[in-house]
Amino acid sequence: MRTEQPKMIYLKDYQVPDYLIDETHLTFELFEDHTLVHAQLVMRRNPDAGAGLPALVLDGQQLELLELKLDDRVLGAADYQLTDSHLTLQPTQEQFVIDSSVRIHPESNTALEGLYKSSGMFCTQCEAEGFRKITYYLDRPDVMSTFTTTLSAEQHRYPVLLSNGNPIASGSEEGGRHWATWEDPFKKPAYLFALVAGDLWCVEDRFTTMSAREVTLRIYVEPENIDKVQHAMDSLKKSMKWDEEVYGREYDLDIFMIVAVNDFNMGAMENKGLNIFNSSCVLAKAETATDAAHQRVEAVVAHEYFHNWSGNRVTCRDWFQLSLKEGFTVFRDAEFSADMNSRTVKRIEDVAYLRTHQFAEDAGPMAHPVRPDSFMEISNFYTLTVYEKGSEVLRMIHTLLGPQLFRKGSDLYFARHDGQAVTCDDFIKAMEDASGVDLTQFKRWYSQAGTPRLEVSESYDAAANTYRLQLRQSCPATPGQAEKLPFVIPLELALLDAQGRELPLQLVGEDKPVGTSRVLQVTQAEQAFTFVNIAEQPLPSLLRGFSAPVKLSFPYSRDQLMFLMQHDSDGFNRWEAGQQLAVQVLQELIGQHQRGELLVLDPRLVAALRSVLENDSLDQAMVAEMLSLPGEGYLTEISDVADVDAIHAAREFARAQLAEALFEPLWARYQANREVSRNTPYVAESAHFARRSLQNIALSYLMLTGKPQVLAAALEQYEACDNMTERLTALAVLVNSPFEAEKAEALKAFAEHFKDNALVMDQWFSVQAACTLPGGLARVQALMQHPAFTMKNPNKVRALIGAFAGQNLVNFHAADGSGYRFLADQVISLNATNPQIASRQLGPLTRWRKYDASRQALMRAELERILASGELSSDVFEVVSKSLA
Ligand code: B3K
Ligand code: ZN
Repeated sequence: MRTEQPKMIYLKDYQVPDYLIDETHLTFELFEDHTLVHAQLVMRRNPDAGAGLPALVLDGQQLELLELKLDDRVLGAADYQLTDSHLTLQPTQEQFVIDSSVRIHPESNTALEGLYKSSGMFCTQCEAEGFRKITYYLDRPDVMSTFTTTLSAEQHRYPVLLSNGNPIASGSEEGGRHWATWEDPFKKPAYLFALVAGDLWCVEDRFTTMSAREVTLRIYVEPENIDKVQHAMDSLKKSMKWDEEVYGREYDLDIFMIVAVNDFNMGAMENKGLNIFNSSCVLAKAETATDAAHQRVEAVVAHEYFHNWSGNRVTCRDWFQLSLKEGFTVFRDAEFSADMNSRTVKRIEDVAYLRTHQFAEDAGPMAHPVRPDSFMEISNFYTLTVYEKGSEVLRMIHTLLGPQLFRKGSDLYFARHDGQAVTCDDFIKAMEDASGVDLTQFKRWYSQAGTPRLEVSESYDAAANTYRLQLRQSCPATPGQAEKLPFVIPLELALLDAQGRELPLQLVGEDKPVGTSRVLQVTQAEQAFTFVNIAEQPLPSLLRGFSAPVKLSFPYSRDQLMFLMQHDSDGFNRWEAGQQLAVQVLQELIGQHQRGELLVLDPRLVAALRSVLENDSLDQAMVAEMLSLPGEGYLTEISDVADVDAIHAAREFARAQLAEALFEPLWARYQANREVSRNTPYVAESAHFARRSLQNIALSYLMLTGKPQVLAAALEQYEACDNMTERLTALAVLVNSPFEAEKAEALKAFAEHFKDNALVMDQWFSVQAACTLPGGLARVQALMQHPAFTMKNPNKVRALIGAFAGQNLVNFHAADGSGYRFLADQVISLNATNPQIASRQLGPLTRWRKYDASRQALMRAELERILASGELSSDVFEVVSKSLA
């Protein structure tokens, strides 16, 4: 907890460190009621920091200092100053050695930052500033050191002792204890330090690198989970191979380890050679994990592995540069997933997520640039903007340079900066130097917050055979940034003729056409492009593949959108046309609901989806994506004032109408796919994901009809399937149905069967938390009393409270404010135990400006109540105070 108002930290105040740490030697003595940490730091004055010997200020929090030595001389209390966040002392020479011993309490660490215990094992989480809770240190990413780590613990309870790098020695001690020493030869910042001690089993495998080095791969889990590790291991080997092939990056230590822990604030952490994972991102097998969970495991394993180069070998100079490693690594893992599965489907999922959640963040009180220029609490900046928009920025560079020059740029970046802590500007400079492309204006994507709008209009001159696109870009004001300068927007497009064929694209001034799909660079606030030799009025296919993270508008008619849905040769844009058509239709229904009129669904949406369903040549996953109506979250994001009830009513009405009108083809598709699923053992591969996704969305529509044969089908699927994807969907459709007896029976049977599997119980909680039937809050409150629920476990908080506030919009936004009051109570309680998780749960309340005056007042009142609730963590204080500003 803070003792004073947290201070704002600015990028412009960055200064190089006064001192450097060349070697770090750590010894941990792990006990049940405390841990002793001895640190020897071999230090020197930073030659880049100027003259003289300034005071040395080490970071340290919640540490009990037992002994401090400077070059073997024991220091007395008069030789240093100690506060609750720093230890200050005066070096007398350019080079010196500090020895410290501290006592810490991992056994009572509920914030899950620093060294803590999870299900009986010791583990660490140091990014961003957790290492200072382990020992006194220069806890900043531009201080890079080699580490040797010795851990000792009771052998019986903690047979496995791990840290970064390679194991170099181990042995037994008196009294049933043992020890191990690990050495990491690569210099690294303290945020990449890790330690694990526990009773773990591992699956071991090997990987031969491109230069024929043998690497041992190990995934450590609790013994009862050893049967759920193979998918992660396969994903790891695929990632290692992909990074060699696509980026030329080879692994560098003799061993690579992953450890699964049950209590973890995020998905996973890329500690050098010793990745620590939330068990939800490692464990996967057919019976307990859905297809989505399998794909998430594959993506997160890849993401953390890829950090070994984009993050570890080349790291961040300061935390403002976080997107240097995160945006780049998300882009890398997205391309990996696209190569392993369906590229178009991956793009659709990512864009839908970005537009619903990152666009909302960019339009809210926490909006910040991809490279923020200030923060109070860095933990609050592990955001969708830094990660997902950061990845879009990398994708645009890839688009502008093309794959070859981009690879030349990444090669130069890794070669030039290996072993360094650098900035986003250094990355851009490497891309520019390798490609010869000037990215000066492009860099505004790093410094300007907010989602740009791109308005496009057309004019066709039949006499001159010219087609002109007029473009206007603008970007709304965001906190601290009133005026924005134009961005560089790569606009990929094609022009389609009346048969849907792409026309050759020749701009005025060009002597011949250049392809039929190309990338235009929009660089000015207003700009026009004129195409020549266009013999008929074309239909433009704009922003193909979502080539820039902008809000595009073009006055498409519904008939034109239906045409694009059928004919656009860009798969992403076929889906996008369907989404835009659905948005137009749903917004019409929302208006009807608000005016108290009878709701009437535009039959063109029915016709469009019918032709998608009846098209056997379409990838089944694409059919499933096209059948999915835009979510309530997205409809909220694109509203000026979001009418929660009207949005819910309109979307549910449309779903029910579609289910009735398309019953035959949905039922046919469902039965055909269920038949295959029934006769095929589970395989975690994209053709199988595709079949199940269409089967499952069909079932969720069909269930809305309430027909007895559909209920029977849902029950059959629930009981007879061999995998969690089918079982959980069947459970979800029952939970959202009016069949109370069947619902209760299925929920009971599920909990009974899976009560000992925490990750499966998380899904059981989520399905119920997201159920939009009336009475949502009461159900969630009752579930909080369930023996499997605990506020101490972040996965449980996310599964129940996060799913309720984030997905169950109609219940969370109940007009009486009960949902808001509930969430505020949970944030206040979590603030005292786990500030990072508390702060994360605040997201839905920060969006208060989206709602009507009455809800705004209720939401603000809850934010005020949190602010007045006592001593707030810097995490919660920053989000609440900025939201109210
Ligand atoms: N780098 C970590 C995130 C750490 C967040 C700490 N609050 C996971 C990742 O992005 O790979
Ligand atoms: Zn990352």
